[in-house]
Amino acid sequence: MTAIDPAAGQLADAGAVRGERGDILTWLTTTDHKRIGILYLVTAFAFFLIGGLLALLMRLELAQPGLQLVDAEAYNQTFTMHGTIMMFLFGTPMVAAFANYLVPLQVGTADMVFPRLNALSYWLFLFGGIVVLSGYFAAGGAADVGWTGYVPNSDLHYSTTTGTDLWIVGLALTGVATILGAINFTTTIYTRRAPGMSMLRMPMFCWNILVASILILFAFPALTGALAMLLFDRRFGATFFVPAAGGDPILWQHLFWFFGHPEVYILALPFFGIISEVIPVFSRKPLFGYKVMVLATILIGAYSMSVWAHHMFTTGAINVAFFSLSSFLIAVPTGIKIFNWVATMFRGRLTFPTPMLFATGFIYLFVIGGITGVIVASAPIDYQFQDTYYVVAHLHNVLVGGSVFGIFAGIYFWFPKMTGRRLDERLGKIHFWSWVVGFILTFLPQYQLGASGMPRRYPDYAANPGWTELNLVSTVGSLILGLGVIPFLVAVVTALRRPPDQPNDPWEANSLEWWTTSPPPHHDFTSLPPIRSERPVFDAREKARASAEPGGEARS
Ligand code: HEM
Ligand SMILES: [Cu+2]
Repeated sequence: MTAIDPAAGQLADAGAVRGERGDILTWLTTTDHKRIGILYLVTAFAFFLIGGLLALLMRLELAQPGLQLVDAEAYNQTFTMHGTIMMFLFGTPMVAAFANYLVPLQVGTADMVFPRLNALSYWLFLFGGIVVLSGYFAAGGAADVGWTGYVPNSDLHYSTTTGTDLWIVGLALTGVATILGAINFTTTIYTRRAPGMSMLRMPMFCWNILVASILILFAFPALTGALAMLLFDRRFGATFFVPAAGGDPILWQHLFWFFGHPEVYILALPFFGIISEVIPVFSRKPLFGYKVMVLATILIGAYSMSVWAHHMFTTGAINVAFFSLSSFLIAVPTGIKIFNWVATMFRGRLTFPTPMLFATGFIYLFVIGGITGVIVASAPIDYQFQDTYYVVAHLHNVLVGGSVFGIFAGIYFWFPKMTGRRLDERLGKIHFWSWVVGFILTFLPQYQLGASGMPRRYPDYAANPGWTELNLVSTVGSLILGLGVIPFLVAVVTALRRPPDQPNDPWEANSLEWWTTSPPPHHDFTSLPPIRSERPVFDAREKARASAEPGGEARS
């Protein structure tokens, strides 16, 4: 059962199950959730590289005071496109990438409920992304309104470029893609679970995708609406956000953050889910407190809908006490998760292949990000830190130290399943350590810069004592991050050039995707083990082991 004929893997890979050749056309027309997942993964990663190059451009500009590489307007466009690409064209689609690949496999079914809708999501995402980037070819250049698109900066008076209109339209398209994906994930999880898999036997990753999908269904329509209103204000004479005509700019902030705060949890929960899958496998223990983890996931989702205005403390237009307290509250279920991951590792038989390295790096860095988040949830401190580099440091702490580390943990973990090949461990370790060092150098100095008042979103800064040095450290760190991606890319390319050699279950893992071949056949499974806990593959493996030992059956 576990041994696999490498040639069979290759054939499945090539779509031969359907009697097709593995040519490009089969990828363009595919409705297979695994292929759509891989398309999402590759596309989102390409956007990550583009967003990363823009980040390096900004860091190089900020390496020393004075303007060197870009002017103020180009800098506006650069941070706007960097933030937009990272949030909408990399982070969010990465959720769809993992969810597409894994949800049907983990719940033990052949595909999504709506495979064609699933393909449509991918193509809408790609097309929307191209529309956003095409702003660079518009008269006036790309969007220059920040990823938050605040009015009045984003009205036609201050942002004259067509790039901003393309940003609006492109984001609306990718938003529809995200919503359609969430519909698919939710319905698949509700209706397609294999016999025996009750909700409380579902892998933690699927729970996180379920909660994140429900957040998407609440949050993204608010963004779509806000974008439509902004386009109407800019091009069709509407006045939603124009105070002189009875509109309200604060309305934009409410709509944007009603989407924007849940969005940061949409970019966190799925990767929490990855960590919850990886840690138990390399601790050789079940996840500590599975049911409490489920509850914590649901609570994080619920609370995250009621904290949006902590991004608006300084507007004076909101109830500060309510939003500050609700923000503190969200730290409780998040803390529970961190406690449970550590408790899972406690007294485990720990091993540290690359996925586990990234998972433990995630915990370590995410704790720093979480604590600095609680600090800015305190309104008086936020009044001080608003719009400084402290916020830049905090948001990257959770999005890079959290989400990106989680994404890499997931790629190293599931790469053997997706391709039948394993990524090189030595290159993986170089990648990991350069990212830890690069991360610390890039982002920790920014807390200090922010605390001493350096504002965000400026192409330049005064040569105050210490600022030049801290900025230089940050820039050097970002170059290490950039270089650190290279061993990863080399590992991917060299792995893909080897013939597939991975068994069904190379890590001795727990969930159903490890039951089938690596890579899985077109419809995922030819058989399923009995599902009596949240670790069916572990149960089956233990049973097989027990019956292989002489007299073993009797003991089990
Ligand atoms: C990995 C290396 C990264 C580096 C070196 C980096 C660097 C930067 C820099 C220099 C800025 C502009 C700061 C300013 O002048 O205000 C920025 C802004 C931002 N970054 Fe990153 N970044 C990285 C990754 C990411 C990732 C992975 C995400 C999200 C998933 C992200 C999301 C953002 C957002 C949302 C902004 C704010 C944009 C705005 O002000 O409108 N970054 N980043
Ligand atoms: Cu928030």
